[in-house]
Amino acid sequence: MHKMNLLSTLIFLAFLPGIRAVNACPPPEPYGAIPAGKQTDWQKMEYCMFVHFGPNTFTDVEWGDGREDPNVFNPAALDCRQWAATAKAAGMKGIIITAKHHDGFCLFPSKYSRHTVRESLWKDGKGDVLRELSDACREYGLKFGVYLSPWDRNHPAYGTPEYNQVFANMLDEVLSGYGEVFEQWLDGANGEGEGGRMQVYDWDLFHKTIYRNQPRIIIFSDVGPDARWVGNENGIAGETNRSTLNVEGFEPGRGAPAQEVLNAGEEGAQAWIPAEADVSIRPGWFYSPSTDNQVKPVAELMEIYYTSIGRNANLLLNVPPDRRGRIHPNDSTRLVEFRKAREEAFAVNLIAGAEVTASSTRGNSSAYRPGNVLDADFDTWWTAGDKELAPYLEIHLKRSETFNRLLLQEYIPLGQRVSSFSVKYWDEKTRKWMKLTEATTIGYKRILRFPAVTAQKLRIELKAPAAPVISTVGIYHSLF
Ligand code: FUL
Repeated sequence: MHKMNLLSTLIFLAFLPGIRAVNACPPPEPYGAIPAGKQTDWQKMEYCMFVHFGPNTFTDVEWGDGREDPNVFNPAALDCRQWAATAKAAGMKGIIITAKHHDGFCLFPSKYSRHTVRESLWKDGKGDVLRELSDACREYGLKFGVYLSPWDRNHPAYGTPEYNQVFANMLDEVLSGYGEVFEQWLDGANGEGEGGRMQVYDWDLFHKTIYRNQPRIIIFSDVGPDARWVGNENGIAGETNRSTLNVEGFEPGRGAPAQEVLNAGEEGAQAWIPAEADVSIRPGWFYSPSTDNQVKPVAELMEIYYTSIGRNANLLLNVPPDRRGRIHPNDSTRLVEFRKAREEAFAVNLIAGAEVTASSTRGNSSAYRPGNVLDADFDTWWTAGDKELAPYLEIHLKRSETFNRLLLQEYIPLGQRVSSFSVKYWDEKTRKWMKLTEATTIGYKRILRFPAVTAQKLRIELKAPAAPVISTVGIYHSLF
């Protein structure tokens, strides 16, 4: 009797189409190293503001030597809400500030240093830039991040084993006193301290301290562990850019992998460590009145957009506040123009309403149907049959269209799979498939640029060591 009941329930379930499809075919196994949930969330942020601010803002140098008079730090009209409003208007998702640069000057009243805002004239030594910025970020719905330079040209303990604990204590201060911190930026620069002394950093201690305070934080350095430097300060990720890297035996700074390796990542590597591209909107990292007319033009910023976010990297764009403690109008105007250019470029997705087919679909299941690449939902995707390592997607647009950009996204929670792909269009005149463009990796996001072509049918031919999993395809005609 009991058995009969079970059987009839199973028969009943088999006739429910949705349930049958899902039950019949579980999702593919992940391939290789995969992101932690926090890393996928971080990648979705795409674009953040970097803020270099400190004594260098006032002294016109890039690397202060730690001997500067703390009184040089005296912004007349510091307004972190203006920074946050600017970042928000620019379309950014967070702000990372130099809480301490190589000069050792702390923008917060650290108990472990005598070179801080407390020793400055600013607000009679009662100010705290981190407090003001973290509050402003919360108010504007932005995430707050911290750059704290291990290299410290001021601290008397630098170059002795005691300094490692000093630095860990400072990490404790910045990570416990200002609410949620989304990213800890650890600079690889490691020069000499007082009397030419060098420091051997205790990375293990630093990492433990950071995670103890903020378990979901992204630790950035040359080698992660959560995000890696892209290998240059120009905003250019490799045309091949994998989010996986071999890190065993490597360290930030002098012990880091070669810059070309950081730029491209490594196929089939041990750890998931996606790239972040940091670049300044001006020639230097810190503000200087001499660069007021050298703010990068929109065309250059768009180029950076395509070579960073368009190549599977996050973009951290530095916008240095001026001596008043405000973002200069030349920078804020440019940021908004840049946002408009991006919005215009990607305003109309020509794939809307297209019919999408594929060489195969996993288990013929509707859960993985090719049409899933059409929607903006990252969590719905198409994947080919398990054994198909060179599948294709075919897109039949509603009408013939002219386009010059193709956007692709892999569903990275199942790993970065695609190793190369080529794009073809159907040419009505010759009645042949013609090659449009080709590339190697996709990852979280890839945007290809090519001369405008007019066509109604497109084919994306993929190659991967495990069946590709594609979340999004977008087709655009952009003037930028
Ligand atoms: C480098 C530093 O030396 C620069 O001053 C700047 O902070 C840049 C983002 O990182 O390593």
